[in-house]
Amino acid sequence: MSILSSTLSSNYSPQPHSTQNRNSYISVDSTQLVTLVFIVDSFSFSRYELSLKYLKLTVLSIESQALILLINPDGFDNALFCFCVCFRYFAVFARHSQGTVNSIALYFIFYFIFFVQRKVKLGSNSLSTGFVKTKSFNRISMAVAVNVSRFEGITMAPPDPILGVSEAFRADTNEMKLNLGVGAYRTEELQPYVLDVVKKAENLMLERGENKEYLPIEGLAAFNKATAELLFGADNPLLKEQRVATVQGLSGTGSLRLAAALIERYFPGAKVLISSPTWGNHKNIFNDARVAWSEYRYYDPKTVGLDFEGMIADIKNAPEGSFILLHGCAHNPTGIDPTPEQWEKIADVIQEKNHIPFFDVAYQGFASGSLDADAASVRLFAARGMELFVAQSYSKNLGLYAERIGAMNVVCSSADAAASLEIAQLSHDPRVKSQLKRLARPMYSNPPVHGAKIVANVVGDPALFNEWKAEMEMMAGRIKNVRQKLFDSLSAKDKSGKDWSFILKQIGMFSFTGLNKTQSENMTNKWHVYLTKDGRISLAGLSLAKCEYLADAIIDSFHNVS
Ligand code: PLA
Repeated sequence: MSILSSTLSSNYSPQPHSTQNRNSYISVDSTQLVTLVFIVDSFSFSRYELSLKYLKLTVLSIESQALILLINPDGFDNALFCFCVCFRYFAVFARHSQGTVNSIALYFIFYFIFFVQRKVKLGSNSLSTGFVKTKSFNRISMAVAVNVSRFEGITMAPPDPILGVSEAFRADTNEMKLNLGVGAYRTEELQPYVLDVVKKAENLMLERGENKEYLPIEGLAAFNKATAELLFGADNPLLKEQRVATVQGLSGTGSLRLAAALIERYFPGAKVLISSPTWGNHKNIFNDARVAWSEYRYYDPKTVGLDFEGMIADIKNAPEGSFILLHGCAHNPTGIDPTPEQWEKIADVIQEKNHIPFFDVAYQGFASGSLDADAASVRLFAARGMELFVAQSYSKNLGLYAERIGAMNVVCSSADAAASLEIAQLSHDPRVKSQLKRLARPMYSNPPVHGAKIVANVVGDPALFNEWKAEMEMMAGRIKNVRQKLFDSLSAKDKSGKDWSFILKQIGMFSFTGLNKTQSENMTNKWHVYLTKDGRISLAGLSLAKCEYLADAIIDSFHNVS
């Protein structure tokens, strides 16, 4: 039986995560509360989005203020008054005491909540009945009302390691400044670029007077068809067999996040393996979805190439049935992709260990200039009949960054012929798709229409499709030229004999320079060159004219800063 089908066949009943109380800072159910009381130091609230540390901070920080703790289980009228009095007492007590005494007071508060709740639950019928009727059955919610802002406990978040670079760049007034942080294509004049085919497709949409009605939850049907065909190839049998569940996503990021939600819900305990290093947002996405992840070796700084042995060993050692996140092409940030032979071996181990490959395809057509060549890795896995996830993005290859257009594809299949037959009869596809839709609806309801129509119009019109391919080749070509020029400048200027040829071996819009954090900071502070702290530069944001300047900055940072 296929992995996806066995998991999805089990009945899922979503767990409520919070009560209705709008004042509630903390919401726990009674069993967790017991744990909280007795193992106060090791308890984690992660399932409820609060750690004990946060809880402690919240409570302690308000001790110096006038403090009232309220218990608010709806329909708990009889007990409410008594609770308020007791908590007011403990609150005042806590306010005037210090250190350990505070902890003891809090201990009593929690113990008291537990004690009273149990009494009430085991007590008179009338009370329990009233309790059962309400939404707060078996749950306690505590509202902490203080005379300071309720947002007091919210600390400053750090800037995003990639998008934060653009913010810093905008604030810099130096005329030599160069933004090589975010991966966004610029012209030779370093201006943003809107593809001609996009403008044509938009004109078509205006001429047709297309409306702005809501899309279905799964997105625009014409887009979903086009995107799956681009990815797998229009004549791929798995499309005819309807084995691919495709839903339109909010670009690559939103599609990955949707898949992460599917993993969290239907593969509890499953781990996602991500490459070390990887695109910075991958970790955020899985953390946010509460999916456990660990890393597999990928980049070898000694060879400035792929640590293939390490990668294979780590995938082999991962718990059976793990999700293995792979960059379909143009690995971000290293620019190092496995060779076709290496992809075969990666597929072998993944199959051997019953893992599920999870491709992130953010650069199809943008790496090599060919849509088909850049999809080869995904197609290789699909041809083996493997079940897989593929997230797609049109931010780079169609320059639709802000339109947020992409897709999530789940290929459903099985190793044995009988199961394939079952799949051919559409038993898997509708179920997976229905669950993806169910996950999408409360997150964003349905996706935006504009980008979807652009993609559908471009792919659906042979003339526009060919024009798009030519423009994509042009963009990929410009990046290759800049890459070559940067290498030439570095080789000519650097007299130390360092071999910079790794730059030419990398593919895609990025170059992983090998500069460390301090060296990268020198690039920004001294040279006004903005890049991510891991030493990644976006060549799509570089012009031929700026290559020499960049080479000077890199050589200085590399040799004069440690
Ligand atoms: N996956 C990978 C590997 C990416 O590099 C990116 C974008 C995405 C997914 C998501 O892109 P999307 O949501 O716009 O479709 N990475 C960029 C931008 C280009 C970013 O960080 O958001 C980068 O500079 O790394």
